[in-house]
Amino acid sequence: MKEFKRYMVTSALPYANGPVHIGHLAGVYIPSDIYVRYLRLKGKDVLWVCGSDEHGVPITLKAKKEGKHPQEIVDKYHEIIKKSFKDLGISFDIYHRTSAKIHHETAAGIFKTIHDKNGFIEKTTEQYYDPEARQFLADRYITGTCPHCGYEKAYGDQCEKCGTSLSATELINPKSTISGAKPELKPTKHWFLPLDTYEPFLKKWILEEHKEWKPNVYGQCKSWIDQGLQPRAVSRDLDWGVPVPVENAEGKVLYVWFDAPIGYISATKALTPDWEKYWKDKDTKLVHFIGKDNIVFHCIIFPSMLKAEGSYILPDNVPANEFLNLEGDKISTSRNWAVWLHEYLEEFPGKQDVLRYVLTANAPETKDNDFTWKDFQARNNNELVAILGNFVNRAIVLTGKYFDGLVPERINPDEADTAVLNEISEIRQKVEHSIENFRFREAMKEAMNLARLGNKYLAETEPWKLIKTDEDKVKTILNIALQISASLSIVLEPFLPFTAEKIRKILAIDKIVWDDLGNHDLLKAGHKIGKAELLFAKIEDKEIEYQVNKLLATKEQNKEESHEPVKDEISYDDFMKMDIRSGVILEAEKVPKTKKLLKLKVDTGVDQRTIVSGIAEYFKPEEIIGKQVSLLLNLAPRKIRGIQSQGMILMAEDKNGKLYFVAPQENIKPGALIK
Ligand code: B3M
Ligand code: ZN
Repeated sequence: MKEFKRYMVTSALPYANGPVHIGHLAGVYIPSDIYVRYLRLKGKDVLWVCGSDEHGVPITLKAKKEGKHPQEIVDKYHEIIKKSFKDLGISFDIYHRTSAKIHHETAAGIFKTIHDKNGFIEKTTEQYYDPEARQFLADRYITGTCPHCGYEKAYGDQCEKCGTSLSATELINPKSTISGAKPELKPTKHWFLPLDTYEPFLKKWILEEHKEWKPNVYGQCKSWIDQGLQPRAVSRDLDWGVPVPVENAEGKVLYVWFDAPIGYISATKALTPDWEKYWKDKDTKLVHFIGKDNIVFHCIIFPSMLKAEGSYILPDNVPANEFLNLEGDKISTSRNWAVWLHEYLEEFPGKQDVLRYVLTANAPETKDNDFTWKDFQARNNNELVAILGNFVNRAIVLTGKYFDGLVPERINPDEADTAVLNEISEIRQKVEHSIENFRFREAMKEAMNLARLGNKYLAETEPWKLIKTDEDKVKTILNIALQISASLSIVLEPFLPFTAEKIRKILAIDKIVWDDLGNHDLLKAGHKIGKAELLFAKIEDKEIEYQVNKLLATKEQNKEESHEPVKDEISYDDFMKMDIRSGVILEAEKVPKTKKLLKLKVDTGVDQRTIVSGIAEYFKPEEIIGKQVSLLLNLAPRKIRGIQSQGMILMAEDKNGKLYFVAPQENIKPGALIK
């Protein structure tokens, strides 16, 4: 593996249109914090940048919705996001923002350099335009069915379900998300990055030189490259963003995914005058931490941009995580189905490390994973309290009780004692290897094995019994238990920085370096330690019930508020083709071996016919005889479970899926036309 002189680490820039939630943390920010904290402890030269992504349609949509200027939206959420990251111990070297002047200059500069090298195709193409909102539709302004996976809520620039990067004109059944209108195609000029010309470079750079990338990342890149890359527009018809810095570009801004990754560079510029060492020197290891929906932008588009510009290095790794779900459902900002970081910090004061621990233990590193409040409580109570907290507390309390808080010396340690001390180095190596390979769940599990080792050592040696008969042995045992505790304050620093600091304070340790891990005398005999304090408190059922109920209330509220999206427009003639009439149910019986089907005999006013209807879960046959219904008479007959069904009974379905008959308010003769 190549040795690098320095590290440049980036984390995806969160859109400043809402707070950060646990999905962001588990996917991107906690893993990158672990990685950078580890590198710093190792004494590496590392810079870590992030910041708010303040352009693009997600911001302007939110501004439209709230009747505010986009700048107001980003100013509000930039501060909320920045503070909540800080309060969770996410230790960026800088948390910058893309509405900053230095970013506009940097992004425009890179565009200009590529443009002046004729690196773009400038062309006028047909783009979707909303005749009601009187604006062009791109990105999240337009939605439709993904041509690759059939997902019906794909955006104009990307399908979030399969990750494919799209052009709005590829969408099937496109619809404006501003007015719902069916968009029209109108000519407009844009600048295109000819991704197709970078295919040979990408094939070599990714598929040959970076086979070590995570399978989920490598696999996505391979499928895009194999599908063949198309030129992609890098400008938009929007009034919010970085203006396109060339002649005749009025009303055009850079596409948000062109400017946002450049936000990493502008943030580094804002951080240090030495920024070029970190972005242009081949001895720098560049690592992008992102979620899986950002892979195409960080592995295909941004590297092609940098290749076109010509003076930048490329990422050495892009360890993208998959998605975290919440209580079995996809986290959703719009449905408020999320655990918001700023709310967590208010409701669980002092429990930052509990959240860091659980989100690392459940991180969706190789596949989507699920967060449940029950699991959150269990891991806190059964692992943090019962293993880590319990061990450190016993080591401290017993040292205080037997030796007045002075670290005792080891006296004639036996083989078992020495084996325990040697185990610390083995654990260190495993943690190092896992972190350096971006396997943080595994790394933290190994780090926690150090606490398990300590617990097991005390349980087997029982110093509280030995103290009566063999004080020298107890001195050895507690010395070793304290070396393990001091080692925990180092090895846990990347994962649980608040707890690591608490342990260091109790042990009166002022500075730690990673390479001290494995040193058998981190604490010298005679060193005075402080008083014990609980590292973790149990989380009670009622705290969890409150959180679960809060989510259930959100779900209920969503049911009331949400509605099925409006179907595509049809003409009056289309509607008149349907022959809808009133009818009466004469007979009803269950269709054998089915849960949902009833076989009905219906008087339609024109004839009596059999109709099979999926209403058995809500209606008993005997209770609907004589009931007036509306029915679609001229629906093509079809065989359902061997029964020829001629027509359809019209039913209304509520948010919970419950069915209701739809019929004229008063009883009328069967066969009345409904129109
Ligand atoms: N703002 C976040 C997202 O797609 C996007 C990342 C930009 S990183 C340069 O959710
Ligand atoms: Zn798709």
